[in-house]
Amino acid sequence: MSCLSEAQRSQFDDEGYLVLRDFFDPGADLDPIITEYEGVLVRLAERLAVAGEIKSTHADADFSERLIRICEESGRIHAQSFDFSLPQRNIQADTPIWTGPAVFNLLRHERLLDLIEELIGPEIYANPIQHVRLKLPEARAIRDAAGNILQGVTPWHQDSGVTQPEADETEMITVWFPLWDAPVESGCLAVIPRSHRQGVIDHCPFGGAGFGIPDKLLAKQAAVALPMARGDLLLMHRRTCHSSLPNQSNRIRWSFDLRYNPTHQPSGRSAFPGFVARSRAHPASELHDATAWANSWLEARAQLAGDAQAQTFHRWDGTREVCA
Ligand SMILES: O=C(O)CCC(=O)C(=O)O
Ligand SMILES: [Fe+2]
Repeated sequence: MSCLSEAQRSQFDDEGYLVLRDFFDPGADLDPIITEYEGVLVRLAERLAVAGEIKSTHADADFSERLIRICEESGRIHAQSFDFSLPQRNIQADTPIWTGPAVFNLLRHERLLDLIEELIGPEIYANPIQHVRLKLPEARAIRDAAGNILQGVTPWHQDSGVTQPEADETEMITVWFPLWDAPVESGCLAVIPRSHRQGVIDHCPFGGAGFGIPDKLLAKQAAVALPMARGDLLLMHRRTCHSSLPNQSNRIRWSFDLRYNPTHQPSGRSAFPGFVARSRAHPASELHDATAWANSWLEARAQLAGDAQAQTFHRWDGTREVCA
């Protein structure tokens, strides 16, 4: 059975993105992730309390409020303790990473792989550029010394802009979904329809938040915001320009973004481990073992730790003329 109607398929091809409403069964597909992350948060709180960074573990608060309070009290965000990828700089032997079984199960979600198969064929690699984002409300944001909000809005970019140029032709699909409702005020994503028809656009350093496309290269007037409900899923082409709006709600904006590409094409971040999620040609090459997946990240971390030379993930250095 096909996952996409003809109209949906043409929307993805023509516009560079597609929202599928109620794709996931929230109770069966998303709740196990939430439960797993509740454990991550409890352990983080306990560690910080033992280290004296926080006085209370804030056990009386719900997940969102508890994380916000822990960040406020410790004065830092703890994004890396939840993420299932390594950071793009300064990887150390003890850099935190969360690669739990509920996350792995979602990466291997059967119907999600069916959907990806319709778009890129049956040899599917789970690309290691994958993140959980837990964004604090701007009103309670944590800032760096220069006053930049940490893990605030995501600047306008193409996902090709976060891969190495070797992956420019890789047919990488981005999958984005919220763990709970992401209305406009919570800082949902925005996209520029049809922007994927251009090539890779220059990205420049952006206010302490990585890299973004300068305004003069963007048709921002054409942008559309994509409020999404729990269970909805967004597909994007690798060259679709997208960003996120500020979180003006009073709750964490919580999302996953995953990527898949045909197995024999470059992932664009070869120092990180992906895995074969589906193979009709060589089913034995599929990874079904959550522990092996977690171990592959621990091995990559050990290999990369302290090796600044190996940690070259950025293709932009800010020296492009448009960045001036
Ligand atoms: O969630 C966000 O704010 C940004 C997500 C993003 O850039 C992506 O999914 O590629
Ligand atoms: Fe992105």
